[in-house]
Amino acid sequence: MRAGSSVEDAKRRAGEAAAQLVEPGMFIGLGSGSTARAFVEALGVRVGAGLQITAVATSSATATLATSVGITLMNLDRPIDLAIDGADAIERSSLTALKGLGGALVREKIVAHAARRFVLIGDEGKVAGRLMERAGKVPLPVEVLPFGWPETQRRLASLGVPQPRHENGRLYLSDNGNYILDLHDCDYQDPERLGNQIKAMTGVVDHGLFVGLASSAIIADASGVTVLNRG
Ligand code: A5P
Repeated sequence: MRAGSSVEDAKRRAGEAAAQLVEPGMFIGLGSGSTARAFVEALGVRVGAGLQITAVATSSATATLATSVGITLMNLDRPIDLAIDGADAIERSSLTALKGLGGALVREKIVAHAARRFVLIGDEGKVAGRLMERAGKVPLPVEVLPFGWPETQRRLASLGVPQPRHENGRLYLSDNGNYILDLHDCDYQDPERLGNQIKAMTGVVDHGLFVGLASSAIIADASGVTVLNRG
């Protein structure tokens, strides 16, 4: 089996396992990215078989997919029973996560905060003993207001190397109409402190560090599915 396809298989297995957590009547938070897509597809199969739930989507891409598989979407106007989302890196014991390479980090974080239970899903390649191990490999996405963004970038440079994200030759625009600065080479030694420093900067909407939000993570590899609980 090719390495790429085994990662895709792992994402599918993690998504399917997460779909089994959903119970009738629940209000579900739907994450974004390829692993979350596997979850939404698996949940759609259950909905097709008669499971009645409602959901809120963290991106327009997920909303389109959810609707296409028969999931009823609602506004986020009450607590979420269960939110499921992928991540770009997950610290094994704390379940601190780096998210946002897909550009949906702000809605993902709002949904994670609104959830009574927030569960990460991913393949084993996403898991690190310490988030620090991913420094230099995974940037920290920071969503910023377009107004005066070069000035926000200048201030963020005290914490790393902030590079504006581009798509099709233009500055990447989030679903919220904002830009994303990918902060490279930042120090993940103390993720909570780093997150607080970034969040305190005027012009910053939010960042992709998810600290203390996930209660568990469903991690899949070639041999099966493992559940990690926050230590
Ligand atoms: C989306 O904004 C991200 O936070 C995703 O959750 C993250 O990039 C994981 O995506 P994959 O499941 O595609 O790796």
